[in-house]
Amino acid sequence: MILYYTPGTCALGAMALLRHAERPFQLCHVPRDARMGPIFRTVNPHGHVPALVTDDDRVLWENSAVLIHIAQHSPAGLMPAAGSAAEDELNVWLSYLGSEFHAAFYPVFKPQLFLRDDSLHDDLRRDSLKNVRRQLAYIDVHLEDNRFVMGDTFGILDPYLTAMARWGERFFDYEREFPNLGRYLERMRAEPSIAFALAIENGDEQPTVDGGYAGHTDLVPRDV
Ligand SMILES: N[C@@H](CCC(=O)N[C@@H](CS)C(=O)NCC(=O)O)C(=O)O
Repeated sequence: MILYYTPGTCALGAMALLRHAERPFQLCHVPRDARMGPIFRTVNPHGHVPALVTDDDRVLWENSAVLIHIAQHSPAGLMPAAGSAAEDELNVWLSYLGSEFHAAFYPVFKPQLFLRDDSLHDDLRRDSLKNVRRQLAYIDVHLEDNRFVMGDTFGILDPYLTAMARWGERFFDYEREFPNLGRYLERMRAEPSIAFALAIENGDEQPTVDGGYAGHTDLVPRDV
């Protein structure tokens, strides 16, 4: 598998999950401004990371599809049993994190997608942060009784939530407002797979010889 990522984005989740999934993978760094460029759009026409090239050379995008594919192709048994209550819960959280939590940040980071008039962007950001705060409060309450998103076990959702919840630290004092989430992020940053992905973002991590991370590959156009 090859994962396309940009540092600081939601793609941190898939990167950490690949490391946790105990199977070989390569990474492709997509510079922030190259995401909407002509080369990366031969990989993902939407210009979004994460994108994942599967072992049979298909490209997947959308976090939920990418995370589930990685989990299903891992020897580490990361997927709940088909038809189980745990699978339902996983699906609820995957949808929530993608369509509510992630989406709450769009007008904060990309107000130009919503309003052409630059002079209104600061107001939109400020108003949109109210929704971000509401989502953070919901997650904070959930984490009061749950060490991980789904109870006692680190799973697919934890790297994904970590990747996005860190964005809110720029705007809110988690220790004061969302202490459970603040402590959760501290624990998650110490999880080996998430620490690995954070190190990659910083350019610190080296390829391993025993499988797992097999180094970076260049960003080149994909034949279609
Ligand atoms: N619906 C997509 C959204 C992915 C997404 O928005 N990725 C961001 C990074 S967090 C991105 O690459 N944005 C590119 C841009 O807005 O130019 C998913 O859930 O995977």
